[in-house]
Amino acid sequence: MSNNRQTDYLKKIHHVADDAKTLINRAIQNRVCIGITGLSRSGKSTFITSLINQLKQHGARNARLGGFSPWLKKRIIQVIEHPLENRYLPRFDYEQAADSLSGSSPHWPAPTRDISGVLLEIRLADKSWFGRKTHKSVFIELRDYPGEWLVDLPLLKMSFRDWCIEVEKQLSREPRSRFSNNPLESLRTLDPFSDYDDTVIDTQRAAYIDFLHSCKQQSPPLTIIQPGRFIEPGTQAGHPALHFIPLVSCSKYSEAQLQAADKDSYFKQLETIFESYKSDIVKPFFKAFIEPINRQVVLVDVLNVLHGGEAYLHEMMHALEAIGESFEYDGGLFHSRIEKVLYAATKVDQVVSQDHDNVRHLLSSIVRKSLERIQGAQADLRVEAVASVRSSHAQTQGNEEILKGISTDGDAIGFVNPRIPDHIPSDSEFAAFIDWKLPELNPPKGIRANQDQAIPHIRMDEVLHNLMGDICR
Ligand SMILES: Nc1nc2c(ncn2[C@@H]2O[C@H](COP(=O)(O)OP(=O)(O)O)[C@@H](O)[C@H]2O)c(=O)[nH]1
Ligand SMILES: [Mg+2]
Repeated sequence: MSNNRQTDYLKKIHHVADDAKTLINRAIQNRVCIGITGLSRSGKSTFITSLINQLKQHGARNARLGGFSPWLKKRIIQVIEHPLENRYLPRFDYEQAADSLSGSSPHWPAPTRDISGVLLEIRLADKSWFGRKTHKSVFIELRDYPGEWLVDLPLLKMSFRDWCIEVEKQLSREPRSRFSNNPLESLRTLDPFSDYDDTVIDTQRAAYIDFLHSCKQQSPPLTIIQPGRFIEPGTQAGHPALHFIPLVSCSKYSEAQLQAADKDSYFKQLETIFESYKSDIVKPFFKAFIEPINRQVVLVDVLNVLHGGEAYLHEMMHALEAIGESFEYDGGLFHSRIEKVLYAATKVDQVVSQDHDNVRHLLSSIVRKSLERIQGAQADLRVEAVASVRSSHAQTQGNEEILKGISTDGDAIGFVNPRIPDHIPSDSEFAAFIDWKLPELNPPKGIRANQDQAIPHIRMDEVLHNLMGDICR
């Protein structure tokens, strides 16, 4: 956005009587762009809906935001939505999501696979000067985007040979090694030095994409799906930069040997396409949508990870490492400077309250281990365990706490859960979770999220405090 347009824009949303220049400076200072990411089904759309709702319904009788100081001090005057400045960023449809969570037959917001955003202004009562009450405005942009796209980021720092070696390792390991359509053997037949043949690549590529789809269709789905755009091309379907495959025999040769290959060889041709995938598809996405983000929420469905078992946990840690790396990326065209990262375990209402703290500690262990190899990170990291929409309530029976809720079939159910460990489980400890039937709940009936009520939650006030407590001061 040009400076003029930005000035106009900010003028519009401020009191004209005030000194526009000071206000603009202040607005830029009091502005954050918060990315909300997580793998698919981790709970992003529901989380954003609840976050917006908690802010908008700060005055509701059922609002519970004790962890957020501006609410406790009754400083929030108004929360207003403004149009997004980036016109390529679709608007997050809060009204629709709030409608779906409301009423007598509530349901979860419809799944979305794309990026979207929303820009909010929070007006806060400020100190009064000489008896005159003032207010300050804080601008919060929220951006919801699939964590799967971040998983492509490590490619930017890899040569084509590096990537081929990585894929070879992945395909040789559990669980991929046992998939019936694992393409490793077939990819091994390609000699990097032979003459490039387009029809061979077409066939191999189709088989590789088919395999990536099977990875995604696992339950729970595998998370390292590279290149990400092969199965979710978005608007880029058919782009020539998507026409490559890994040459798994590259590990037998050094970079120097491969660089000496003929320009018409598989290696040289595919290397060129791989480089254009990075420069034409991955980098522009990061530049336009990720670079402006300065605070980040990473949602992790920790309970589902436990349920998925050990191989799934390792896959998830690998994805978290890639996601963590992307937050402090400095590579030519684009730099990301995330100053705060909040990792949040979602859907914690699926376990009894005595386990909530363990869920948080378990996520801490997962994050610590995943980020072990990332050195010198500057961002401030935090871990929380939350429920965006609290969909269960507790009842005590004898000495036991039992959770009650509505199943996705609409039946009233009661359930307990195996004790959640506060650490990464050992092989034998995992057994209890694999057989565990995770209760898939409907949202609770009768919330008026779209009118005058706050959505019941667990620790979303701590989330607000972590993400914007400082700039709301
Ligand atoms: N019990 C419970 N389930 C949730 C909560 N948030 C999300 N879910 C479940 O997780 C599913 C995926 O959530 P969604 O927000 O669409 O995930 P996204 O794909 O990351 O945007 C929903 O359809 C719900 O079944 C929560 O706070 N509590
Ligand atoms: Mg979503």
